[in-house]
Amino acid sequence: MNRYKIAVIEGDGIGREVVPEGLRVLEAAGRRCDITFSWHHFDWSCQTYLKTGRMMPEDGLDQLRGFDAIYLGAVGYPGVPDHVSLWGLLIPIRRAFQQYVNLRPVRLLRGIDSPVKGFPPGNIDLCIVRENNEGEYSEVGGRLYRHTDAELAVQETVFTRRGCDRIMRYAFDLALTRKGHVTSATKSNGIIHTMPFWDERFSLMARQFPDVRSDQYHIDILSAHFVQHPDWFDVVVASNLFGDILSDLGAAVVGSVGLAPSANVNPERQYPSMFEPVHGSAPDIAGKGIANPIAQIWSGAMMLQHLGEPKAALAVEAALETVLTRTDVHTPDLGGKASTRDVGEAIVSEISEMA
Ligand code: GGG
Repeated sequence: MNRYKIAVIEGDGIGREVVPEGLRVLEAAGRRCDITFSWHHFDWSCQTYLKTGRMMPEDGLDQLRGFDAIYLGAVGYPGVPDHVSLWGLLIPIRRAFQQYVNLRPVRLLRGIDSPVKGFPPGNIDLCIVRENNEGEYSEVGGRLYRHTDAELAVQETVFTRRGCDRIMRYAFDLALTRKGHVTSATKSNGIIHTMPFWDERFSLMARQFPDVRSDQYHIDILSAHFVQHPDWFDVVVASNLFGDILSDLGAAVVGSVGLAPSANVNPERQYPSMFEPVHGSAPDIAGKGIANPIAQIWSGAMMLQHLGEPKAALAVEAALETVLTRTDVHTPDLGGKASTRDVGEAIVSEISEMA
């Protein structure tokens, strides 16, 4: 029997509702596949910040370092500025643990109607590879002349050769295991220094992978193609900000941001990787028990895959897709009336009854 030690951070808002369903499903997959988990809960959130002045303790990263993985819900809540909550918890974890790959699958599942007509399930299946450690998410910059008419703010985007090359190599390697096509998201017509550099690195990397088809689009037209031709894409490699925006767009194209999972991966496995839904804490629906837990549950499947448990990962993915074919277990974001708990329970039953 394999045993894994997992750090659990429910975080804020609907994170507190969807994570328990994710854990229930992981336990069910564990029972089927001879895996046990020891869950270690960390109550780090905006509430913690309001009580202590910190999103996590000073030694928070040290506390997480020894885990096999981190399972995170959502971060951010009214009352704490979003940049304070994100830079106090999520971003330090991604950076300290060199989780420089943010994998965000975009797949149209059975049982889901895409708002984009004419695409049956299986026809939209792409993976966004978001650079997760540098780019537009940078602390380089500052503000001058606060509270005067001359007030200004400057923020520097940081692209390094190492950072670009490692994310692009990951994308090309991933494409070799899929349909063999990588698309780069750029904006080198308007962004005069960093994006031409990104393009140069992409073109050099493409030469090392003659068996992979490569192309690139400016982010504006790429966004339009995501809506009109989502079936054109296989692996899409993007900078931190572009990847973040594209993944919400992709999630909407395949039905709901409530269905979009993600993995913050340290490919070298020197540090724990972190698994979280793409969505945030959704304060507008928090506390109502109606959040869609699928993104959280699917992120759990990505965690199982990363831990080297492909059978359990497939069981979770198959179960959630089967459950989605039942409209009586659709949450309101999908047009249904089911609760967060209804969906979690249905997936647990499906896993328990699998042949
Ligand atoms: N699931 C974690 C979460 O709350 N994500 C919301 C968010 O805005 N994340 C910012 C990012 O991924 O860069």
